[in-house]
Amino acid sequence: MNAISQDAVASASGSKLEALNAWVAEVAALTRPDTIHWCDGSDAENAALTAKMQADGTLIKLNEQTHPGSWLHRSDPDDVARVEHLTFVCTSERDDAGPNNHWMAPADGHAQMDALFDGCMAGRTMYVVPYCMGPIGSPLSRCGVEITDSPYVVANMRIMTRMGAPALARIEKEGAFVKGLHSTGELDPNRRFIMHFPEELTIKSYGSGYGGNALLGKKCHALRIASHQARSEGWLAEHMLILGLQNPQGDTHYIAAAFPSACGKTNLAMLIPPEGYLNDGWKITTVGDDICWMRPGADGRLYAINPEAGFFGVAPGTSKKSNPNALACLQRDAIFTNVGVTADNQPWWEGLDNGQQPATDWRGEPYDAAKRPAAHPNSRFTVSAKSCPSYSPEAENPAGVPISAIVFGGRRASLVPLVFEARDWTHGVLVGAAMGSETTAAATGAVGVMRRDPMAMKPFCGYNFADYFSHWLSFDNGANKLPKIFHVNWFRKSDAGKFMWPGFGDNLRVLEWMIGRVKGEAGAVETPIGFLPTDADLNLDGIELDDEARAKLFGFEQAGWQAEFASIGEYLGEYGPRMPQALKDEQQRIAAKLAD
Ligand code: GTP
Ligand code: SPV
Ligand code: MN
Repeated sequence: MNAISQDAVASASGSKLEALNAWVAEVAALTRPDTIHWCDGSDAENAALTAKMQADGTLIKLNEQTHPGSWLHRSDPDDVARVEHLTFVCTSERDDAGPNNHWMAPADGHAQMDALFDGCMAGRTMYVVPYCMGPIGSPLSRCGVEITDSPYVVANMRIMTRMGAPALARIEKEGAFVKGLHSTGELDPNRRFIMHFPEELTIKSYGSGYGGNALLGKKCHALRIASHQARSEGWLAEHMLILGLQNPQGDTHYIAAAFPSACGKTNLAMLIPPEGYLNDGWKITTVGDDICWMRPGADGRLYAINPEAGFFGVAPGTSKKSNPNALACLQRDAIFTNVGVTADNQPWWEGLDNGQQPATDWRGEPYDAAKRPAAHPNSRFTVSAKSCPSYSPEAENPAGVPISAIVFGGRRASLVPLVFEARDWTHGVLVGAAMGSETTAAATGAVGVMRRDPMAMKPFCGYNFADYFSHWLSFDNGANKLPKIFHVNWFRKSDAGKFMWPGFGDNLRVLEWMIGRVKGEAGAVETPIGFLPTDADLNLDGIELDDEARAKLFGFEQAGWQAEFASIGEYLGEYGPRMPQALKDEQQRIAAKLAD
């Protein structure tokens, strides 16, 4: 361990990079920790941190026989999800943040945060966490340093990013890094803010220990800061999974898909094909389950990397049936946050379906079904991607993987069919911009409320959505060979309120159709909203769909879409003249067709 006393704070030089040492010294002078620890990411360091957390109750050891190396963390009951109302983008010009973000002037943001950070690490250790988002050797990767007083954050960052000595070496070579300052503070929701300063490549987060608020490499860096950077550098930072679809001939096509939080990215990324497909030799490989960075390669195709090294996945609903790959990852070396436990200390959540019963709920109280679920609806697991049986070796390829199809999708109980294909890139950008979805437990606030969540980036775009859509449109420049764009909805409900599509493994049938379209082999009918398959264009062998399901999953409801397009037009209008004309024209062209 590399801890130093407070006397040595002024010379807190853990790095060969002066700019990094200077920033660490500046933060130490503000937060006044007892000691500073530069994280090297080693096993010994992790063992020492884990032992310390076990001793103070931050981590509870799970059953070593059934779940070796695994831990339970119970967070503060008021600190279990992202806090969108307390998340800010601080740009010099208010309009650069856009109506899609909460904004504060940078000077005000810094003043407000620095007042909270003043002396907040007294009596605590300050951890300096160098990390790399993406494979260490990839030109597409970007580095950052998170300073935090939370060992739980350090342990999670070690799984979720390439953290420690190799990242520090890259930072010292490049001289550039994103600065993230984090303290759990008092965990008081009234003293909690997540602020981003994209023009300074800086993040300040105070008062929460929860994933997206505290693991700054993830949503704060890899989406909010990176999206801002990507715009000026000509690439895209997206809330997307990346999967490889291998057909029986052995060809692999890569697909990137954006669904809002808790809407199925992890599940799709780790899909296991239904039996008939398995026997024929179909296979899915997982490149990433949450974030995708992509840019045009020399051949004009989009190449994507997963900037993360682990999965911070939703626990409830994960079972041998719904997601066997995820369950396999969770057999060892996992951190579980806010799940229940069985009497013999095994993790438990609603939908686990393994015949066991919870004894204790996520708050550490005896389980009482009448009181609360055993696992919080947004309880999560943190686990290395390397422990996933379907993890693709291509995820470590520094060049990234070429993307054949981009998929947008939301949770829509009504109107939106199972799948449709956009006519061209501009139409596809509109399909993404118009995405709507019912809210989930991943963020605080009401669940099940329909809202616009363009490209699943509403909580994560670090700049004005109007500029973001312009940036997307700019990729259609004649030189690029762009992927086809699709929209899916796994969540269509019957009049009786039941999901009509079996989902999960059977979603492969939809992916197969998409690649069939990419190759010009699969059929579809043209409608004003795009190309829809009929139920004969998809392989539905072995699943049962009644007449209502067939009509709704594969049907086009003109009147409903007229109303939807009126609402989409209003939404685009909220962005004023900054909204690209090409997108407004596209909306109007389709609205006119719908009126015919
Ligand atoms: P974040 O990590 O929050 O970004 O979310 P995610 O998009 O990775 O979400 P995840 O895959 O964990 O999805 C969580 C929820 O979606 C669970 O309630 C699943 O049961 C449900 N889900 C996923 N795929 C399907 C599907 O094909 N059909 C249905 N009906 N539900 C699904
Ligand atoms: C999400 O909410 O989209 C997540 C979890 O993936 S978090 O890291 O908290 O953002
Ligand atoms: Mn996410």
